[in-house]
Amino acid sequence: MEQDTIFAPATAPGRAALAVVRISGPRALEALRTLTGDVPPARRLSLRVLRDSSREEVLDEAMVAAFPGPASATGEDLVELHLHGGRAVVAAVCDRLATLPGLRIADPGEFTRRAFLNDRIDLTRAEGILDLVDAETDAQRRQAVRQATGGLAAALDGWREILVTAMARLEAFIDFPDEDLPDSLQTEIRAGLSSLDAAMAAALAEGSRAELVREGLRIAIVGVPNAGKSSLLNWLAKRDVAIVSATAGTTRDVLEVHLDINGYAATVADTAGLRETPDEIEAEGVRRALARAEAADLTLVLADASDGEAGRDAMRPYLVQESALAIATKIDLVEGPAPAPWIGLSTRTGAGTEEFLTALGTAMADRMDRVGSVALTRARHRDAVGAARAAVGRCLEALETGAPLEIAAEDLRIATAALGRILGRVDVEELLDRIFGEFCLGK
Ligand SMILES: Nc1nc2c(ncn2[C@@H]2O[C@H](COP(=O)(O)OP(=O)(O)OP(=O)(O)O)[C@@H](O)[C@H]2O)c(=O)[nH]1
Ligand SMILES: [Mg+2]
Repeated sequence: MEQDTIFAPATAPGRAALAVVRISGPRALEALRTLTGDVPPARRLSLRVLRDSSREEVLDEAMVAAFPGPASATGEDLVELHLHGGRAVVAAVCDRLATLPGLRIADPGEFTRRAFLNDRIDLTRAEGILDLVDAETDAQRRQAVRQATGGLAAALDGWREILVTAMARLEAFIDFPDEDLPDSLQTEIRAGLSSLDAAMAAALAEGSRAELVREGLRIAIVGVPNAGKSSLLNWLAKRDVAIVSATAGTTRDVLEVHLDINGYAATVADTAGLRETPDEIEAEGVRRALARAEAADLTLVLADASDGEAGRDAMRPYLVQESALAIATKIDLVEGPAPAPWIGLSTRTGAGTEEFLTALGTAMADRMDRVGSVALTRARHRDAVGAARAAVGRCLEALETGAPLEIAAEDLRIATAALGRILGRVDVEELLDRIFGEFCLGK
């Protein structure tokens, strides 16, 4: 059966100078000919008039390009229509395409899925493209572009190469059971696997850093009522997101804002002031505040500078985690600076805010910057590398104890398959829907 030809707007809906509609599949070039009367030269933009079915009415005058498969982004015949960006233009062209036989609107992520199925990209590059489309901060963009251009795939291929080499050497001796594995070869295999183990350990030791860059650091602001938590959130957000008032207990629920802080993505949560209270609703707010502080990657612990030492002491229990930053608010109300490690700041006068931003930037970089090893941007990457590393460890042990070579070789096969899963080379069917379902339409 012929593969469906799919089409979809590749640009966001709404008024804009241009809107790109893409068509991919066996009937893409035919669809272009139907609209324009011919198929222009491959891989070049050409100006064409697009007409409706009567061939009398003009739908739009547009730049069009044809990319014959398999050397196209999807691996199939691919067409791009660079239309004028009005909603009605895009709607008219898409309506027209929908009437053509064998054409249908694409599912989310279907273009990239086809690129993957046609071997144009591996799964990590596909994920990188998804992240690039979603990137809102510079750190996210840098990480995504590295993955989309094959950074992770290259590292994983290098690792697989080591495994395959070791496997080939072992297999050679499995076929000749009378011969012992020579010491020199044994040493060589072990050296390769040990360096691989170290590389995987380094990548895993980075923990979820790369994931934090993708998903954003979770920051919680906590403190007693009236400490200035909502004021600090508003200051960070540069707008009035939270209600600020002189009444203690103003904020009752957790309020979240997604922000770009120094190029890093963060979700900052304002919370209810911490105090014992008979008010049931406020008490629930306090419970939520504590839960949020617990779950946060970074906690901003606030004490009102005008409450002096007693105020700071009251917040001490929340400072035990190393993931906390101590902030003395309303520093404009007192003489002199706050005692270290407290950072004094006033959102009213702006005093100390620069020092605070520097400290915040450092704390975020500490959690998110990588020291250069392989970026595992998803839990599924880390799970698979963990499984591969465990198998390599078992193989090294088998070699050490002189276990049958078949056992050592089997562990190498398990490790190779685990890394192959990340790239999408082994049993991935069940993964595909999940990964490509996250895409937006037209990607
Ligand atoms: N002088 C001075 N007053 C401030 C500053 N920041 C906040 N305030 C005042 O302190 C009061 C409480 O501020 P909020 O930001 O609502 O405090 P909060 O911690 O969110 O309070 P709750 O939501 O009730 O827990 C308000 O009257 C603010 O105007 C500051 O830097 N200097
Ligand atoms: Mg508040």
